[in-house]
Amino acid sequence: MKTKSIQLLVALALASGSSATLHAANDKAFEHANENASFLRCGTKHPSQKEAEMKEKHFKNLRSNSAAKGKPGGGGGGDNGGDQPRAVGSVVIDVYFHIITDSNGNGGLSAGDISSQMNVLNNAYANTPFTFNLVSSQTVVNNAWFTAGYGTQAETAMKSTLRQGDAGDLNFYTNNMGDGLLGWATFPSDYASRPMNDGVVVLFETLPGGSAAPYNQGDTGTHEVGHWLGLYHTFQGGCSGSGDYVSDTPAEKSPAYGCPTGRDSCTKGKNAAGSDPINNFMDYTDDACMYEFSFGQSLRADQQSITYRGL
Ligand SMILES: [Ca+2]
Ligand SMILES: [Ca+2]
Ligand SMILES: [Zn+2]
Repeated sequence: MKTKSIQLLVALALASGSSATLHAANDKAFEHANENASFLRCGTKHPSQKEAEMKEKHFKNLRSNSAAKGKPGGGGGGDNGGDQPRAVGSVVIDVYFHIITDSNGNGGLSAGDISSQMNVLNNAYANTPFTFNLVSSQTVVNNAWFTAGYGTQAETAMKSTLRQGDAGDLNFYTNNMGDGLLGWATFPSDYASRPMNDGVVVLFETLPGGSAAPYNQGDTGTHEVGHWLGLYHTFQGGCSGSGDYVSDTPAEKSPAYGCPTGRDSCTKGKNAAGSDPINNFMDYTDDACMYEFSFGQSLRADQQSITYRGL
């Protein structure tokens, strides 16, 4: 990965000279940007509080309908509903890896790199129902797709050409999306309206041992897969309302960066008790700082993946 890291540094140097233009080009992502960092943690599009409430109603309705029909995983109401997730490791997700390179070979990853990323995923989700099973990995040379950003025609073309499997299969794309962005994902509830768009895209240098330090231990993949399973950021909704719809992740006003031990950005409101969940995979801290999903997140991911992905 050595030659690519030099190119990234050059790209970042260029980017820092024209931040105003970049800001305009990617306002959505910059809403949660760390002004002190060269990277944007995540470009996943998050709903407003109103939209989140509507989505949650839809989710609960679908769940109670499937409970009425006696399907597993249905039922429950309220935040987390007092249910249990399925047994640890009992839900196997097939993974299709798509490594996009440019015509000079930039973006190339080895079988060892992919295997390391799979290990990171399986360790991160070790206390959840999910295990990840690599089915295939292919390298695709395409200059336009190599720099495909969030919501671009190149993204649509890339995914509609390469995507494999159905709602329950994970398509994991790596490329060099630019603008300092580390990755983005689609939510389970997005699948029905745009099945071919489903999947996660991460910056190739975030894989374990890559050059995107301090985001190079593979947890961009962990975080984006969290969205793919239905988890919001821990700071979704800020201090008010239902936040991330997980009752055991303390509410958080804004993303945390670095590893600010003891940060406590919400002191009033539902779920405000306790310090910010800076060690949670769904915050924006450094890879070395994030190492856990909560029980409530495991349960939400389980219920979302049953409801929308048929997993
Ligand atoms: Ca919460
Ligand atoms: Ca708090
Ligand atoms: Zn995210």
